[in-house]
Amino acid sequence: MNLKLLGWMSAALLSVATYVAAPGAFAEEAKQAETWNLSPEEQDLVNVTNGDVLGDRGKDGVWEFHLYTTDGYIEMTNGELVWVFGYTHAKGSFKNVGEVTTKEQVEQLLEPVKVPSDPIHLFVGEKVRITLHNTGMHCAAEHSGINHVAHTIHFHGLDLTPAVDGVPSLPVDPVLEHTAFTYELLPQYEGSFMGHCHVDSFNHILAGMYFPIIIHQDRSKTAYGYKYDRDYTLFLSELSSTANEQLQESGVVHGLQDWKADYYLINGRTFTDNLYHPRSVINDPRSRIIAYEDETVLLRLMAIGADHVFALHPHGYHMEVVALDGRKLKSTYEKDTICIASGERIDVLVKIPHFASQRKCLSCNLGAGITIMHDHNLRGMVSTGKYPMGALTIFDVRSKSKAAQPDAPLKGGKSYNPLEH
Ligand SMILES: [Cu+2]
Repeated sequence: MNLKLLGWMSAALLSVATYVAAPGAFAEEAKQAETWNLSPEEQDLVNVTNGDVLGDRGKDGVWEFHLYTTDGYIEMTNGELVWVFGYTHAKGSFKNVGEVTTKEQVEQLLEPVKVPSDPIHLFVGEKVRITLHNTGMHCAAEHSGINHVAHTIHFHGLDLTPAVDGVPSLPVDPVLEHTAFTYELLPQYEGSFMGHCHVDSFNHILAGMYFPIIIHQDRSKTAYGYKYDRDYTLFLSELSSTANEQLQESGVVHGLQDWKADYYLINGRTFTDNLYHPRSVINDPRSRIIAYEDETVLLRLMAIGADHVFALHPHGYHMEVVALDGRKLKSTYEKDTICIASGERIDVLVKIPHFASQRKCLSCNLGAGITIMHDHNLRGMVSTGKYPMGALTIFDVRSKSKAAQPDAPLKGGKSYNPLEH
């Protein structure tokens, strides 16, 4: 089976799982159920990209991606539809579907716009061609100044020549409406990076033009030399529905110095107190951190925004920081609260213990389960004036076998009394 088709089917499966299942029956199972007939190389790649769709291999062996800019709406957990613009790609793949110029073509040929847009996976030493197609705006007001704007991709954190840096006219012109430009890259370092537009950066980035770039050293589940069992990319960002609406209506944000986020996002979603809400962070397979006891989880943390610094705090775990901004640290360190500002990437390992033997609750006999990870700069837990609505996800840690082991006797045979502790 064609790998791209498989990727698309997997994406479809994941979204079905997200929408119809209560928390607990999640995409992890859907992913595991995909025992398709893959070549060993395809299987390796799917494992490494965590099910994300790959680019195509051109005839000369070069990886090829076609990104399209467009606009549209994303639904928030309070039901608001927020107009955004950003990058997207062909339905189910990063294939070239030609120049896309009309709203009908956008709907027919492209995935709806997402914020952030889908990750791009690259490999060290393997050439890449990334073509950016500017389809124009299709949902903005007729006379809005946002219509017909140009875009670029800035490859944030990659060491590249100025020609593919994505800053307009330094020296390459930005990509005008209904035109395309191809960036050619040769990744030299593995790590976590991001792409974003660099035209009118404040407005274009904050309107939604960003996505993760993940560069792998090889086809194994290792990062910076560390092995991991599962990995999640958590892209933290800010969004102002008011500013976006002004861009949509007129093309100008009034009082830009007073720009204020009304949504704080993990992978484009907020948490909300309705635990079953299909648009909540915790019901997104990309963002709900599912792991089993004794596993090592790699979290690729990324952030972008106007001025909010996220202070990400997992309950119950320390995080081992292994790399900053796509560079391996000479020695790691542990944190239980990580501050991450716009543009930064922080890669951490979380070692999940064996709860039954190491951390079981002595009074209730419970072990593995759900803990939260949230923005401890609590501004980031308030969206549209409501709390708790913001940057929060969960660790959903499960036992591989039902490890209902009998209580190990405490030292000295004395039973646990919480009042004595
Ligand atoms: Cu742009």
